[in-house]
Amino acid sequence: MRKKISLIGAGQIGGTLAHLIALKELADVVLFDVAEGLAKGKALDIAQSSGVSGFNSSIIGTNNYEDIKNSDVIIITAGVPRKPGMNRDDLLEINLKIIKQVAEGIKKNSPNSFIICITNPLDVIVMALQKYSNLPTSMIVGMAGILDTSRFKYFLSQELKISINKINSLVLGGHGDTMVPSLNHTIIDGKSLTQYVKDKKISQEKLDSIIDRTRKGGAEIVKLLEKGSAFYAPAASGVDMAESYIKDLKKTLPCAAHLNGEYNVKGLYVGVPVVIGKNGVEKILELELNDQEIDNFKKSVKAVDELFNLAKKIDPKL
Ligand code: TXD
Repeated sequence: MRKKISLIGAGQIGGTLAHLIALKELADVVLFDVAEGLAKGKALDIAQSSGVSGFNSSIIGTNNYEDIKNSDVIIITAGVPRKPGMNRDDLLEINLKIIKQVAEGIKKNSPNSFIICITNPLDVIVMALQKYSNLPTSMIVGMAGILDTSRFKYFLSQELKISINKINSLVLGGHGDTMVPSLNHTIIDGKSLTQYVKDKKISQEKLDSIIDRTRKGGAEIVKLLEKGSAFYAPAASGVDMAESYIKDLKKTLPCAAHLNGEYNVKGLYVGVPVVIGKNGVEKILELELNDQEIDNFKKSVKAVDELFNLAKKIDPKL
């Protein structure tokens, strides 16, 4: 019996998620959007590609929350993306209202799903989603760190001319300009990035520019596209999380997870390495961080906390 993934939001990321999930035959897909025609049109178009790509996953489009019932996984991209010149935090007020609606729809129709939130500003929106829905924190997680880590690995692989498959890394903290690429936990062909700098295989200056480009990776694409934001890499990242849950792969993935004392943080969603398996977020891994990383992580947590305080001013019910 194929699993069921419901996608709340059939926009740029939602449509790409649907296509990737169908191509991998990871699950049957329900593509939900308030813009009913968008969801139905994209679902029909992807379904018609099955004659070429040969997948048997079913895919339907809808604007009726009842169609998401008994989903194994729900991936949320409902919201508005940035326009050039906007930062992720500028989306807070409008996307808070949307996520409240989405939380009600999920709570009523599919409360036992593993929920992956992608909508920005990610760390606060996923936290609001959990508070509005009051569903278990282990079953609600945010996608950002996998994308940020992939961008960081890509820039390193281009600079060092090394296959990206020989690079492992973890970007921690909030999904914003304060994100923390952990250099000690970036391993290139068996050696830490810290060692690469010591061996002068990459200059500190070049590394700093790669870290800065990673932090601004979203804005770079927003500027190039002029309308909309990144969607291929975000969608691929969301599928990675859904697959780890559905196949119980227990992968260690950097995700925005609810911290309850880990990293000396309590009651906040922040990007940390987690193990995702059939029970959702099964474990939060506490990495050894050096002083610089601890300092940067604290700054990132503070930024998330300040934005959540702003969210609470917008909606005191949070
Ligand atoms: O790493 C990350 N987490 C970020 C997240 C990476 C890239 C983009 N990030 C954010 O994802 C972005 O800032 C947005 O907040 C979301 C979705 O981005 P996308 O590019 O997919 O936006 P679109 O194409 O505008 O799609 C959003 C869809 C659109 O079709 C709307 O009709 C729909 O959301 N929408 C709704 N669906 C359901 N319910 C409600 N209320 C609703 N309102 C709008």
